Amino acid sequence: MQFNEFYNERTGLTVGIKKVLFSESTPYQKVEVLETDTWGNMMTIDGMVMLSEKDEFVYHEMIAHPAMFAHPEPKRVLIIGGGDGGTAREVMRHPAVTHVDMVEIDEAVVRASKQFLPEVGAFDDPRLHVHYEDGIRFVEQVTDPYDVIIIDGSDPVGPAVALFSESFYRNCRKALSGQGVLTAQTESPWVGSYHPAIRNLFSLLKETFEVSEMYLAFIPLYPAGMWSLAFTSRGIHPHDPDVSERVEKGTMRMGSALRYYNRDIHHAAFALPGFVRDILE
Ligand code: SPD
Repeated sequence: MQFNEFYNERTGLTVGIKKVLFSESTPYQKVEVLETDTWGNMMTIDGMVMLSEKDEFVYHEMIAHPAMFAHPEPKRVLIIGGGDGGTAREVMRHPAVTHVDMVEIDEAVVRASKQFLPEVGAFDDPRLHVHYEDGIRFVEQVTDPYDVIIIDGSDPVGPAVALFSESFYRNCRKALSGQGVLTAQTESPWVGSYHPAIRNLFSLLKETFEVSEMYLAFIPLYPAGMWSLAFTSRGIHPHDPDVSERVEKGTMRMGSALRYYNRDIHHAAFALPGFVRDILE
């Protein structure tokens, strides 16, 4: 049995499947967990890979740590999406964190992860508060601001389309504290059909935030293996000397818990190839 995710006509990713472990059509999407022959258990949503046990560390370290180290004292963190718990796990490696709100629209994602991806989420940590709500509505109603916001949504189809909208990011900016930092997943630069969404998103981030930068990570099970993310803030830049110092000390402290992110990756991830820069222009 094979799983295929086609990202351009008949071109895409193939993964050998041993068994379907979980398959549920929820009011929002189809959630599946498949036992693969190479990548451990793998979660898909509407036929698109969200994570596998073997490669999830890249995405979760890279969506969490650039923001978490950029902020001088990230106490309160909001994660929109991220129901598998991997982003929360990385966030909670930071000792300053006192409170994490994770807003996942679909409880089936959390249920399937707890059962079939048990090593991914840190659901027992008392700092983590899981809300089964629409993240768009949640950010509209924030009264106690967050130091870091992370948008760990799925691809811009179905319920995640609004996670690429201007009004959502305006509300996120309002929900950030004075030195707030936000990161978001922003799709593969190799998939032409996503270029309009990527260009549009970075143009609105530039208008909404004082700092907005794209950065990259290499994730084998995502379309074409190259993935883009956004770093935005109300003033802090990822290459600020204070940030570099925090990254240096913090990554040493975390040691082998980090398997992708390190001091050099933190800075190098912001170097963009010409064809990626062209998407943004
Ligand atoms: N095409 C893959 C996009 C995945 C974005 N979110 C993944 C969730 C992992 N926590």
